[in-house]
Amino acid sequence: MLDTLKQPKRGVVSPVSREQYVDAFNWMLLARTVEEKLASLWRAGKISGGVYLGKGQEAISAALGIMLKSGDIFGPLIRDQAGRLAFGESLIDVFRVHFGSRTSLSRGRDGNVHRGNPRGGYHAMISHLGSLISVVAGALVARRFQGDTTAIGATTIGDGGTSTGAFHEAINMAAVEKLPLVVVVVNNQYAYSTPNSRQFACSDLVERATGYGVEGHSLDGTDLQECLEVLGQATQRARSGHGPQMVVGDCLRLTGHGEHDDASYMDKTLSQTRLGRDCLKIAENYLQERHWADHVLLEDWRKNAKEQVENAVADAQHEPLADPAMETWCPYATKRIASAVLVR
Ligand SMILES: Cc1ncc(C[n+]2csc(CCOP(=O)(O)OP(=O)(O)O)c2C)c(N)n1
Ligand SMILES: [Mg+2]
Repeated sequence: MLDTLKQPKRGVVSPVSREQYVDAFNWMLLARTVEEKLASLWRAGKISGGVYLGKGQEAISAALGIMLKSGDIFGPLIRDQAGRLAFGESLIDVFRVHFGSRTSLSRGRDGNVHRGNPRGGYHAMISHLGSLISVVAGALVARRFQGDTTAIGATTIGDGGTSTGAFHEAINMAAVEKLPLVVVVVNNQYAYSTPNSRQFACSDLVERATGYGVEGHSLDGTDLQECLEVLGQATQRARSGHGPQMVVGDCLRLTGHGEHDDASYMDKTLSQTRLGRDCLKIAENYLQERHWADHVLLEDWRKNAKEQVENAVADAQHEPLADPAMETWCPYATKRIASAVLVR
């Protein structure tokens, strides 16, 4: 029984094309390049607050981002830089928000992870621990009231986040309402310093899907091909009226919880297992094996990503900082109340 539960529901799986794989790979590469830059800026004291990275989770995040279409709703978490970019977040906005620029998405008024543009279907994270699911579900209910029958919503959650009341309430309600919602559970084996063995007692988080009455899928988060196949199918099923989809992706957090954390508590043997593989390296090998890219083209893509990131940093660094006394931005405010609000 469990074995069947763990299998992704494979109806019609569209084969992954070179175009789609290369597209997703380039978002992964850009996200990794962005995050390496953010880490170095943080170490240099150029960013205040925390910096949280998605190293090792880019394949899941990019695959989810490219499956979403214009008009869909996305609620990314702290490790979703790849998905954010694929969904349409511009590079300059990434750096503006980290520098606290006046023109940043949150006008310098909130931490860099709480950024978004809810009017554009791009939701600002409230907490990492489950509360964003009901926000995305609520946005889908609003769309339903407006007669929108095409949009789907997607959000992610960590293994730790699935043990919260917020997660339970939101996914239960989404199932009752049969919302077109894709919840991607990224099991990176740790919730800050707490390992899976101290978080939950079921053998696989996908078992929970049945309890909620939603469809469950599993994927290897280190394998971009599988991420594209499974997330392609889950988003398709949500789009075609099959209700919420819960996708559990396994991987390993290849970094600390945040840049302030050296992750010394992590079990070192995990990095020697399949879970510990770097999805970016695996994807590079796959591209070469299939003759979809050679090392010259890969180098070209890397150079291009670096250039884009350096240009965005240089531009964002020249912008004026937000004035906390003047800015009144709130992500979910319906009415702007201050005279000093910048309209971009
Ligand atoms: C109520 C509350 N408790 C604790 C925290 C601190 N915190 C933020 S993320 C996190 C762990 C989340 O783990 P998981 O859901 O597995 O996501 P991951 O960080 O692995 O992506 C903790 C403890 C918080 N933000 N809010
Ligand atoms: Mg985790």
